[in-house]
Amino acid sequence: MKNRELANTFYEIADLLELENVQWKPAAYRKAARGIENLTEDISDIYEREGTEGLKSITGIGSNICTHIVEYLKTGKIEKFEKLKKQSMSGASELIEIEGLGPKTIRKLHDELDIKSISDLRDAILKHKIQELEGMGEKTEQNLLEAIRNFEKSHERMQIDVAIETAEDVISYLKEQNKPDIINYAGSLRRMKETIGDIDVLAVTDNSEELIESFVNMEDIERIVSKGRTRSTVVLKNGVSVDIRVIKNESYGSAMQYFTGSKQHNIELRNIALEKGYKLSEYGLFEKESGKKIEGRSEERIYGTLGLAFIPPPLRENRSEFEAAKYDNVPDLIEVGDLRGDLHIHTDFSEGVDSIESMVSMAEEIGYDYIAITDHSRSRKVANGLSIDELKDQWKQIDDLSGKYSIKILKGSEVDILPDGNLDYPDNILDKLDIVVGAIHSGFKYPESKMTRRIISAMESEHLNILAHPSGRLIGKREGYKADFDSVFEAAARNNKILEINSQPKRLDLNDSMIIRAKKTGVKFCINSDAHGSSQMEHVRYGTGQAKRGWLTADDVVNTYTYNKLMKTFDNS
Ligand code: DGT
Ligand code: CA
Ligand code: CA
Repeated sequence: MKNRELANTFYEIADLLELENVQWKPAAYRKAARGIENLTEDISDIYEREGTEGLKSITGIGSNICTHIVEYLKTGKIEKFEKLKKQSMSGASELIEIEGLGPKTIRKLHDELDIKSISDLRDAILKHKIQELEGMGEKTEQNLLEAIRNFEKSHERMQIDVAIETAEDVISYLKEQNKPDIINYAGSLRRMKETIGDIDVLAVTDNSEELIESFVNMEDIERIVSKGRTRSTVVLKNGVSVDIRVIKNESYGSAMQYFTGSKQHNIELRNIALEKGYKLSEYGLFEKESGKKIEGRSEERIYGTLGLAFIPPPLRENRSEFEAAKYDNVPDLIEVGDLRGDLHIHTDFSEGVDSIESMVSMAEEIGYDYIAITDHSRSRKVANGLSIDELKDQWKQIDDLSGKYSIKILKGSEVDILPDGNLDYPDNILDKLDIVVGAIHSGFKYPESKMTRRIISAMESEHLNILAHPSGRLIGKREGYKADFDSVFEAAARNNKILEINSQPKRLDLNDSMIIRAKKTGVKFCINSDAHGSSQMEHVRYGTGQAKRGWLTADDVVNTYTYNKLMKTFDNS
């Protein structure tokens, strides 16, 4: 897909322009990037079919940016971007990726300390040179150091959406080229881990060498790391590393089991096998004494032979899945198809790219029974938070659409939880909302006790229904805020409030281990897309992944309920 490459390029152009102090243009490029990100088909297909008119119908794309896109589709680069990169201060495009470093600071670091790269920056921090600059202190140095660590961490592992898209592209290409009997991904991706190191693909085919040949001749390969008769590793242009292994049909189950992992789960399973007089490997399950192969074809039967119920991949982390499987207590995990609605949706009233109607009609297409429109509240100015008048305008539109669509449209808001724990609209407005999703968007650095009080006091508001992205982390960019989360979860359970599992790939918040902790209090959850465009509504598959890893069933998740049951749940919250 060219979409992601193009969107990233436009984001970078925006950053570089900002560094050059060009005023309004960065916003225009970012808007275009968001529009492209939210497309549901490849932009080159749109261009082929509808030409420049088609491109211009994409949100945020005017004739200037349209020209760049055409240039990119034809030549693979954008001259303006190449020039900008050359012109702009060296190292700027690298430094701009560090959280907390804006164009102004980068310019200052460059001019005063000759900092041109992340490694220059790290040196300067370690020599305590940053704190000598005006407006900066020891705290700035600590924060920057942490931001560098986070940046490095995030560049070792990829977001789950990138991994799934890449894996699906590779697999559908190989299916088309070689028609293997079976081809699937295993590894951390099959376990739906929040970030992915590399993609592991397994295939069964009689034409192993041809399959490997197609694999190393895919489009977008940066380099071939290894190539053998039955296995190969490549790195793609987007930095993703992909492993492929061709295996025999008779070992498919044991290979899937082995390469799905996790390593800790495998070690424990192998021990269980040994205790029972077997030997387990990627090739099969064997009798220890005779060496006779007992099983290999079916993953299910391997677990079964070892006296265990089947363990779904998201649970395979050696947490307590073996205990559950031994006593046949493996929960019936929630599936994406169980969801009946989405309760956290943005539109072009705040920072979304699509109209209310586009979001509603996508929700109907998915087959949902209900959807909540939850744009930002008035204090959140950077995200175009809605004034009370704007909110009322939105209600009118929702009333009109409600006449037109059969799906229930809830009037909602993602309301800021203010520093003192109050909500960002007055009571008479909150009263009229069908649903209030409370969120922290400021004051991330509060001390733990103050942050805990702030969240709990919001939770005690009669108006709040759902606590959005409860930990506030951004994967690889920002740690969650400090709070006593066990107390927060207990307060949620006590006040009958619902905890969000936010499905944005960079958030995945709550994550798996937090979900496990929260579930112990008896609290309920809600899997939301937090979509900023209609194509992002399918992000709930990632939130559902975390929910599965957190051992949740459909009953734990309120947006699997019918509309009436959901309303009853809110009633006593
Ligand atoms: P990743 O790629 O870092 O996100 O995580 P995984 O789990 O995909 O790990 P990866 O790609 O290194 O290996 C795939 C699976 O192969 C892993 O989940 C379990 C299995 N595996 C790899 N190395 C070992 C090992 O040393 N012992 C055992 N028992 N299994 C291993
Ligand atoms: Ca892997
Ligand atoms: Ca691997």
